[in-house]
Amino acid sequence: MSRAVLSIGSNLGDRLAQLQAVLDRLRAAGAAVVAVSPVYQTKPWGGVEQDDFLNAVVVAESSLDPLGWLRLGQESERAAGRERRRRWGPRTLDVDIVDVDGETLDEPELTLPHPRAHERAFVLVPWLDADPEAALPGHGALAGLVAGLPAAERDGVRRRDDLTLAVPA
Ligand code: A4P
Ligand code: MG
Repeated sequence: MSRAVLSIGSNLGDRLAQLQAVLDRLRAAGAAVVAVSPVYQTKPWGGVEQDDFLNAVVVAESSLDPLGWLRLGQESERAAGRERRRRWGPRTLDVDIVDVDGETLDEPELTLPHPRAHERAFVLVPWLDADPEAALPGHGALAGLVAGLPAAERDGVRRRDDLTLAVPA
């Protein structure tokens, strides 16, 4: 059994539906969804001018290994019609593998933990909601990481209580 933390984001098309489709696909693939964060509206990270994202964090368990989690995320991206145009550019769906059981991997295909997660409010803030006790391997407790974010980064994420993701039965 492995436990993965996935960061999901969208800023093109039906953003909420594309995030929900990830949860449905996890369920269809036999993964157990352990926790889902609230939905956040987030300023684009990375300097490309584009619309705001919706982001959330999902914690899930299955028998997949780390590459299996990556593939499942990529299948979700393809199903959402994701086109790879520009790094950090607009996308219908982005699924990043943030952590798998604290493993470290340093391959171009899969780097764990995700190398930019520790500096991204759009990952850390929802993850803290989903799992207040969690820690990011190599960086420490989420609560401390969120408290240490620069104000401009922290202020770029806003919880959208009017939007929710459903955990599939
Ligand atoms: N890859 C390596 N490690 C991982 C991992 N831990 N999780 C490889 C997922 N993929 C990983 O990704 C490029 C390659 O990274 C893949 O082939 C995969 O094998 P990509 O999805 O093709 O391209 P990308 O997403 O444009 O590039 P990159 O560098 O992965 O970008 P990020 O880090 O995914 O950032 N702003 C807001 N507010 N919200 C967002 O969700 N997302 C991004 C994308 C930028 N800005 C954002 C958001
Ligand atoms: Mg990505």
